[in-house]
Amino acid sequence: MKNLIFSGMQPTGALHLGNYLGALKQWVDLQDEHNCIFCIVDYHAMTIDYNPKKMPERITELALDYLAAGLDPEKSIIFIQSHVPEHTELAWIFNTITPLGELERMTQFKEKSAQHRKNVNAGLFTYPILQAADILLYKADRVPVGEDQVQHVEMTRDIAKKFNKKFNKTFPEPKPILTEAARIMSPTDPTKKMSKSLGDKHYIALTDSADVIRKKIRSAVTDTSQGADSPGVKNLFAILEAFDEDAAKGFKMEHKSGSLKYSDLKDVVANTIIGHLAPFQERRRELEAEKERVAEILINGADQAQKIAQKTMQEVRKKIGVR
Ligand code: AQP
Repeated sequence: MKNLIFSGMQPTGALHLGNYLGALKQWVDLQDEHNCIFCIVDYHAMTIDYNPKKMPERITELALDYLAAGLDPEKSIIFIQSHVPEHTELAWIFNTITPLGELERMTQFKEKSAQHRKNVNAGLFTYPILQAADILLYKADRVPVGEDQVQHVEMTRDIAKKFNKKFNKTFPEPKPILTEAARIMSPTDPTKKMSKSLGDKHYIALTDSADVIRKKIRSAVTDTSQGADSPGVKNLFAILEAFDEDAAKGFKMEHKSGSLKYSDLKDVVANTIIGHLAPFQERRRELEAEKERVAEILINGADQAQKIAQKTMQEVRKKIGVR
């Protein structure tokens, strides 16, 4: 059965292995079987401090990442959230049916408000409502995301249920799709998830050079005192497994028998990442020379997305009794 897939990422910095293995890699695979819509969620990125002058560049960088990873405008709709203002219109409507208590439970809000103490704004709090609008505007029924976003997809489902109950059946109740590598951790602090906004030493960017990748993996915390349960070792295994299951199996056996040398594991993990990122980095360099074509792809994508969005909003406005 064909599903309608929607997902997005924020233009908040360089994409990293967590973004790729948890989400982007499966987006690429899903395009062949399903109807897919992929968004650059720039309005979400405004919920933390940012430099407006740098935003256009960040959006372009993210578009380059999407395309270099293999998102294909012939197969999927690829666009920028702010180009389709229906997203914020639907978010407002969802604001009016979402209880404050449910927003207060959101782990991401708790983490981000601790991380950005000086800027705990209402947008950060209502972030999951805009995300629900992103998804439901297209009546998507599957959302491929990393584990950190599952709670938000559950909230999207709750919002769909509430809307349907109050105003009659309109939206599907979407479910997340997770990969095996749904939670990749920071190499420097493997108790924290790899994150764009935590800073350079906490992530391996898809654009990092071979030398930088080697350096980051060599200095990854493994804390051998915790043996097989060490979060750092688990993380290295998870990364290797996502790229090369057989190699991971071999090292896991060595680990069990006590013969594993962490330096060997790290060398293989680093080389595997470098090998897999090389074609991505090459495609990205080629695309950098074609920024006009990239801009065109995003404009066409917005046209296609807006046609669907307008249809949903006509139905929604009628149902809520405003037009
Ligand atoms: N460490 C991770 N492991 C697996 N998946 C991950 N994702 C993020 N980090 C990991 C998934 O990547 C997508 C990116 O979503 P986003 O850009 O909206 O922001 P995020 O989830 O908050 O990701 P970051 O990298 O941590 O960004 P910042 O630092 O800007 O908040 C989502 O599908 C996410 O699950």
